[in-house]
Amino acid sequence: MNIFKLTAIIVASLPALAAQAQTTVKDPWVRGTVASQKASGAFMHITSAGGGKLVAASSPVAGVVEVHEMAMEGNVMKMRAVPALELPAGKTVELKPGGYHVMLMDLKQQLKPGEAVALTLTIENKDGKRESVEVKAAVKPLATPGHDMKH
Ligand SMILES: [Cu+2]
Repeated sequence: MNIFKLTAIIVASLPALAAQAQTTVKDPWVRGTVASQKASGAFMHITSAGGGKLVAASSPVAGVVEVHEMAMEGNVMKMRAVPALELPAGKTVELKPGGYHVMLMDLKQQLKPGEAVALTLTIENKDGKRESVEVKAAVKPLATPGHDMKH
C-alpha cells in the first residue's frame, strides 16, 4: 500500500470519529427515592451538535426506562411515554421537573442522595446513526420540588 492510499483511508474514516461526539449532556441528576418507591425521574440538559433525537435510555438500577413528557389532560398534569425526544441542532433541550424527563421504573434499589446513577442514552443522529452517551447522574434529595410521580 502506498502512502497516498493510506492517507485516503484515514481521511475517509474521520467523519465516523467526529460523529461520536455529537451529543453533550450537562447537569444530569436523579431524584432520590424512599425504600419502597419503584419509580423516579432523571433530568439533564442535552445538546446535539448536528441534530437528532433521544430514542431510548437504560440504567442498571431500573428494569424499565422510558422518555416521558408532562402534559395537561383536562385539568390534571399527567406524564406519558414519548417514542422520541427531538434534539434540534445546536439547541440545548432541558429535561426538568414538570417537563420532559427520563423515567426510571421497576427500580432495583433505593436511590440515595450523594450516590450516582449510571444512565446510557441512545441518540439517533440526523444521518440515522445511533450514538450511545454514558451519563453519571447525581442523586438529589427526594424533596427537590416539582415532579409529580403519578401516572
Ligand atoms: Cu415519568
